[in-house]
Amino acid sequence: MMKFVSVSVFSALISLPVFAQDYQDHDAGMLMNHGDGHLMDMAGGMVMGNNPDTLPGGCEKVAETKEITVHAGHKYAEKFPGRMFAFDTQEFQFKPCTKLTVHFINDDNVRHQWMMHGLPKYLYPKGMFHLEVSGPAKISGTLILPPGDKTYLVHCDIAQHMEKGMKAQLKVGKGDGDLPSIPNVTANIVQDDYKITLPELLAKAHEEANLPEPVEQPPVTTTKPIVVEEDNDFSGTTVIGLALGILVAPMLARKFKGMTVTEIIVYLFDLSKSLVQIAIETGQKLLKIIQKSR
Ligand SMILES: [Cu+2]
Repeated sequence: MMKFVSVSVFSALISLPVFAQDYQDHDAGMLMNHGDGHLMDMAGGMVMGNNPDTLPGGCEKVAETKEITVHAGHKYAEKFPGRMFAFDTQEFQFKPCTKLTVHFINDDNVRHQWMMHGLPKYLYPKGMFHLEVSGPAKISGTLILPPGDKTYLVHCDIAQHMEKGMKAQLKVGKGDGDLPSIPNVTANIVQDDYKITLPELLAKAHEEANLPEPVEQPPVTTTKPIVVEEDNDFSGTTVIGLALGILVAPMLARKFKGMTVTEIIVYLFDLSKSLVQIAIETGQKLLKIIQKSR
């Protein structure tokens, strides 16, 4: 009997973690306040832009007080083909000037964020409200939403997590449109298609964006070395040379008429010799003038 009890107790103990996932709770009381709504704890939990008190400009009072719980994890992406990470909610909507507390639960064993962008920078550093934690763990923060109709991006900024699906939108009031590539909400900005080639895809995207006709698609090559443009055949010097040649050639042709090649060479040699002599004499004259003027 004792043996049976001890075996049961032992097996219950080892199987316990299977039934209950342990979440580390990043309690606001344990977080160190770094000022500016920047809270952090030793276990890597972080809140940025925490603002439970200051009303944004244009808000006369807190319109509503709301609390949401958002989960983040791989399992929430399973229903979205091709996606790897997701929040459990892709769209949020609140009245302007709502005081919103977000309880963020990261179900994965990696780091995730609930990062909201585009907030007024005088109130939220870098215009961000941001919860971040290495999971499995919970973390909470509060902000007061600005007035006006605007759609805010919410995502996880860890490399490739947004591209892999961890993207949502938060509409204040009516919002001001939808953001692309939000799983199950809006179409991907670049649709994956096995049949289409890259130039066709670019042309299609261009057409959909209603942009003017592209002049030329840049070649997509990575191996081609960068070639420095060779000097053009018709450079400035060539043009000057050609012009001089055209002017001087008939004169020389008249001069050399009836002369042999040797005679021409001797003539040119003498010509250059006398040119050098003129140059030397001019130089000497200049030197004398300079010496006199001293
Ligand atoms: Cu993430």
